[in-house]
Amino acid sequence: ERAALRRRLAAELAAARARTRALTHDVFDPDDADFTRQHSPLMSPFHWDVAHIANMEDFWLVRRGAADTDLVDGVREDVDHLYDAFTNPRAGRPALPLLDPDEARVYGDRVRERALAHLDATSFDERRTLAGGFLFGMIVQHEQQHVETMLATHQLRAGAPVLHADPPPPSVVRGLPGTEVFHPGAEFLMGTSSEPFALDNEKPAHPVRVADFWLDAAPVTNAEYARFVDAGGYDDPRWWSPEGWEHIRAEGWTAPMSWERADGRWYRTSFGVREEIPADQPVLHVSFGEAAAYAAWAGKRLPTEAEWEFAARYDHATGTTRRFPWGDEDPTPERANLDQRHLQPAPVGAYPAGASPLGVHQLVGDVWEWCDSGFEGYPGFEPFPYKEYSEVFFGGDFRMLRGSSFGVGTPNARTTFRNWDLPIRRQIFSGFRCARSA
Ligand code: AVJ
Ligand code: FE
Repeated sequence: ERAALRRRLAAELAAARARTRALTHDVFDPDDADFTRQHSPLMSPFHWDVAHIANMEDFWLVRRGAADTDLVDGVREDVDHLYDAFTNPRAGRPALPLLDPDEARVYGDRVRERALAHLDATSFDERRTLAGGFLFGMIVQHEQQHVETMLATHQLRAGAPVLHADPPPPSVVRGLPGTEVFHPGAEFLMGTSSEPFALDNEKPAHPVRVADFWLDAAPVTNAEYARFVDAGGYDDPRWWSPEGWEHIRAEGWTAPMSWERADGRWYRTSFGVREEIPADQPVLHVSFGEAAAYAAWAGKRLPTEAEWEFAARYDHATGTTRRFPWGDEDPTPERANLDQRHLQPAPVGAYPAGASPLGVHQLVGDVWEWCDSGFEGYPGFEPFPYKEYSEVFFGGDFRMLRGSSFGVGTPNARTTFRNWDLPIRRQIFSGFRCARSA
């Protein structure tokens, strides 16, 4: 059983690294300016992410005794100050004396060699290591999170396409856009105390009562969102919060990120490819303010995090809280659009095998879904293993996102996973679905 866990973690570490490479060294020569340029002040240069991933693994898997060894020296402690995300805000990262792309790759390889030796040596015994096997799973997820961030950097990069993937599967369930599903209220177990690799903010499991509500059967599509835009939604302050309105006016936003109107149609640029916007795909790259404004225009609202998780996990037939909308088995390519298998969301109705028992589709994968909740710890929250993952963000001006995007790695795709960002951000792979109180 321990050997199986070791194999699984080693495979997940390798898969995360393969994705890192696919977005960096596989597509840019080390001296390509696109490797080290800052494509947007909101993002890091790619070589910062590559070395930050290595440095985080150096700290937690090599130095901090992830295995049954005494604490040991790291591979490189001399660069810690360059890759600390807190002391180095993104906008200032290009000015730092960073490792160059080859140095960053070599650093990552040397750390990985040591980390795998520790994985071979661990007993996964919490009395002998800092956290049993948890740190290995945490580092897998950390690399996967930065891969998604680098994918968002690729989306902001100008120039010819360098990433390629198969198109998403077609819709097979028709009529989902605009359909609402009634959810009878009940008490469910929100969060988790049993997922071994859940991060601190997902814990502990605790009972939450949800009142009767309606939830959209699918994320809001481009065609639905275009009706709001075409009806003058961005010119009417009635639909917007004062801050949301102020932001779209200041930025001159008149549609989702990268949308352009030409010959009476809507176009977008997706990873360097200009294309007509696919009508039935979930709308992508909208801020919380834009999502909330659409919901208000539609006579609805955004779901709370509790409602979202209830819809994704509660099985009304048995009265139990499950891991996923379809049950307890891990996601598969038939159930959810994850792992950058496709470079865009799939049309709604493309994943009938991923639907909930009540018929809510695509809760996992495709697009992150904005929820109308702030970021707080659950009752009994304990920061682990470091306060800067979650706790320092509690009570801030953040809004939550649930459900994972097409860029999320399968190891991160839990229905308990909590993502957050500022309500004005839309360079992330964000969409939404609407709710309505009954
Ligand atoms: C959970 C996506 C908000 O990217 O800022 C990466 C994840 N934390 N390294 C982020 C994270 C530390 C985090 N988000
Ligand atoms: Fe990080």
